[in-house]
Amino acid sequence: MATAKHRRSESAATTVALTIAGSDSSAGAGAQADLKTFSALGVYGLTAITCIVAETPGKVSRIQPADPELVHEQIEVLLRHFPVAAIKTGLLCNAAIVAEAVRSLRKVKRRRLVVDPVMIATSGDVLLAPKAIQIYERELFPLATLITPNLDEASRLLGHPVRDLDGMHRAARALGKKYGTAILLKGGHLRGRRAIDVFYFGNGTWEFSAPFVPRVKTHGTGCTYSAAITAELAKGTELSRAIAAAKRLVTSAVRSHFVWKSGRDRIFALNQSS
Ligand code: PXL
Repeated sequence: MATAKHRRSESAATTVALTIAGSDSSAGAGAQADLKTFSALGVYGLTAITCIVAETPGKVSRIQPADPELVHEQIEVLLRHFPVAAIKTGLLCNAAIVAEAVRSLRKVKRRRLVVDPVMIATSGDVLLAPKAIQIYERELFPLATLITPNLDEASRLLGHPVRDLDGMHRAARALGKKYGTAILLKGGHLRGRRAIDVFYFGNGTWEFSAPFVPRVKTHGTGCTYSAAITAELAKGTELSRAIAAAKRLVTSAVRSHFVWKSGRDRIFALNQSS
């Protein structure tokens, strides 16, 4: 009979995903949001931290990039030792860090890579050095399974504003053709009655739509969305189904948000495990 001493603990090999992203001290966006999202979807999350951001929702106080070599080393040791099934990139901060991420990602076989081209926070804070955008376009985007720009990022990449749903379909198609990859253009910032995203894949465009949840000052929805897609891809879910599942998780995380009083203000946080 097995005694407590001899009984083995239960163990399981679960699906693993990696996020290459910044640390958000308020834990609403960045690597912290990614980890919560991976956990909510039953995926074990790994992190390679690119920078440390001191912030509260809506206000970035300071950003300190990591040494690019250290970013490279985090990715390399993880890829060498874990069965990483899918990867996402979030805030990569500067050109040298984007280049190091590319150096590692190029070598990954059967790559499932979601690139969230984080450039500007919802608060309007600029998060990415302008020189880095060129490396994104030339070297990182071609490696991606899916790129997930918001309207500001799509406008920046295309060089003209994207203002409405028709414009989003045109923009998603233009970006997909420009970078040769699937695009999920997120329309949450249009502030309509519905939050509509446009997906470009295989020469067609489709809409993913959910009721817009008003009066919640969101922070980290983009990170949560791309992390959820990554977790689903890691589990082997097909891309459009992965997006549909991720959209449901984000909508639910916004709807069941947390809120605290903070002086005269209120601060909000997503609830990924709702
Ligand atoms: O939401 C974009 C974002 C991504 N990553 C980190 C951030 C933010 C926004 O503040 O801090 C680390």
